[in-house]
Parts: sequence; C-alpha cells; structure tokens
Amino acid sequence: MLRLWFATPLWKRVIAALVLGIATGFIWGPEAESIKWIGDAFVRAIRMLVVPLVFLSLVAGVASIGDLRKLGAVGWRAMLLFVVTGQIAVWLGLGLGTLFAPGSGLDTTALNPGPAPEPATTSAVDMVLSIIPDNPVAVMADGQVLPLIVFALLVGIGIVMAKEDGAPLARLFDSGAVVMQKVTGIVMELTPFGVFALMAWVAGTLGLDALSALGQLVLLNYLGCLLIIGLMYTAIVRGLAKLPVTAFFRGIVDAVAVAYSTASSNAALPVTLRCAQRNLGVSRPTSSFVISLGATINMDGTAMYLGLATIFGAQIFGVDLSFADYLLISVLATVGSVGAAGIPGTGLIMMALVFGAVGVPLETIAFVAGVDRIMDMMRTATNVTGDSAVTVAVATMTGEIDRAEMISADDI
Ligand code: DAS
Repeated sequence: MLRLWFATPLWKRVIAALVLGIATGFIWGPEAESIKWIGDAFVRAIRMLVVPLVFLSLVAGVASIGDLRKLGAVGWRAMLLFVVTGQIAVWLGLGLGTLFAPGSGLDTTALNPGPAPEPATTSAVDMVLSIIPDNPVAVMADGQVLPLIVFALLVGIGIVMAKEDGAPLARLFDSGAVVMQKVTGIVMELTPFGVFALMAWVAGTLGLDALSALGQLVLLNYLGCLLIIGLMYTAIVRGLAKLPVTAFFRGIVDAVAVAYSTASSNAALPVTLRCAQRNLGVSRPTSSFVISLGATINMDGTAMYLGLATIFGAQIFGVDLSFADYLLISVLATVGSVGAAGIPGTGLIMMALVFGAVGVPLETIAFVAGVDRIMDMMRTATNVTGDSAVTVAVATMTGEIDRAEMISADDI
C-alpha cells in the first residue's frame, strides 16, 4: 500500500485528496470542522518554511549573480527584464483579482479565521523604518518578512563584493537553499492530508459557494498566465528578440511540457537549457547564465499569482486594502517570486510571506491549498516560458544567438 502511495505522483494524490475532501465535506457537513486541525498542522508546516526558505534562497540567488562588474551586457539586461516583467505580472494579478473579485460575496464568518495578522504600519515613515531590520535575529524570530528580505539582499550583495572571501559563505547558502528545498519537498508530501482535511472543512462549512470561488481563482490564474505568455512574452520575442513567435514557442514546447507536468522550474531546467541552445540557437554561456538565474529568481507566473491570491484572500475575509497595501503587495510578491525556489508548491509558501504584511488571514492558504497544484503547473509553465523569452531577447541584443541554428517554424 505504502509502495503504491509513493509510486503515485504527488499531484495525483493531491487531486484525489481534493475530490475526496470535497465529497466528505458535502456528506459530513459542518461537523467536518472536527478534522480541520490536520489542515492547520499542514499550514503551520508551510509557515515554518517561509523564513529559512526565503532567507537562504534569496541570499543564494543574489550571490549567484556573481561579480556585479562581470554581470556585463548580458547580466544587467537580463536583470532589468526580470524586474520589469515581474512588476507587470504582479500588477496584472492585482488587476485581475480586483476586476473579477473571485473571493467577494462569500460569507466566511463560519470559517472563524484566526486573528488577522497585524497589517504593516501605514505611515510612509513608519513603513521605511519598519523595513530596516534593527535586529536580524529578532526579525527572523518574529517572521517579519520585509526587513528579513532587506537583510537577505544585503548579505547576498556583501557576498558578491567579498569576492573570494565570500565564496565559502556563498557555498554555505547554496547548500542551505538546496537543503531547504528538500525540507519543502518533505512538507509538500503532507499536502494530500492537509488538502483532504481542509477541503472537507471548507466544503462542509461553506458548500458550493466555496467551490465556485475556488473555481474562479483557478480560472483567473490560467487567464493571467495566458495573458503574460500571449501578450508580454510575445512582445518580448517579436520586439526585442526579433524572432518569429511560432518558431520560439515550437522551440520551447518540450521545456514547457516538463514544467507543466512537474510544476518545477528546477526539474525543467535541463530541458529549458537544451531548447534554448539547440532549438533557438542561443550560445551556451548566455543560455546557461540567463536561464539558470531565471529559474532561480525570475518567476512571473508566481508573481502574478501572489498578487491575485492576496486580493482573493482579502476578499473572502473582508480585509480592506489601500493603495499603499497594493504597492506593498507588488513589492513583496516580486520579492516572494525571487525568493521562491523552482520546486512544486513554493508559490503556496510565498503566500504566507505576502499575506502577513497586509493583514490577510493565513487561513486563505488552507482555503486554496487543494487547488494549488493545478494552478502551480500553469505558473511554472509561465515561469519557464519567461526565462526562455528573456534569454532569446538578451542573446539577440548582445549578439549571442545563431539564427542558422534556430528551429524553423515548420519543424517538429
Ligand atoms: N512551482 C514553482 C516553480 O517551479 C512555481 C510556483 O510554485 O508558483 O516555478
């Protein structure tokens, strides 16, 4: 039995838990709340990951940029495109959530959310002061994500500036980031149990309304990703890379398929590299640098989703968000997507990072955990497409692409 369990891909177990949980909730009714503690344990395990995963991944990600001067023509162009596409993606997610309001109209009083986390201080001066960590250890202990991120960015930059002296620490953080990804994998194994209990609780407490809200969230996640791919990346491929769009998408289809099926940018990385080099004619140094960096810090699908999910959480729990909150979400969702590791479920974990800062109850994570995998697959496919689009754009701008090597549009 155990062998069959672990032989079944996690995403299939999660989908089965989702369906079983919903059916149990409908049959059991509000009493299903008696197993909610199993879901709470799963959410606590996710929260446990946020500080170490964000800190280690962010420092390792910044340090992997290497010598800032070596960044050169390829590096700064890639970083600029990563930041710009990430911001556009977040605001697309915020816009879709605000426009279509998938979480509004749901009476979630029955969900008895815990006390909403204290939203970040409102005044600009307080906000700036709250971002500066006066005690990095205390900041980690309290899970204050914004000052933690500032400290992580500074440590990463310090490692780069320390050159050889920083190398041991860079290796330590690289190792720590890999270890935390393995720990995340262990926690993700709990997903089916958490999803079953939480979906039974939600379905038993809120009935069909909850499922309708979740269905809208999934649809908006896919719509947001398709808009990013169909509009933003197409514009980059045509406008900056000057490539035929059909040839580009045919060239990366293998990488996107692996990304979608595994929900992991890291798992798709070897295929993404091969597609960029063999099908799109990008030079090895440029593709290796940009795609590896992109798989670590460029996740536009995840950034879009974090914006969308935060609006969704605020709507289902009736939290009012100001424009300052939107700005905070756009910063945190971008940084969250940078800190997210390219493994299944990090988008779900980074939600905890964003929600806490704007006062959205973490019960939202429990609410969406059941359908996260379906959304993660599309987010990851978008992330990998974005890495490939930035790579061909930068390669074209720096003369690192051999068009003769490019797959023709009618190949495959
Ligand atoms: N699964 C992540 C990735 O590999 C994306 C996410 O969780 O949002 O890119």
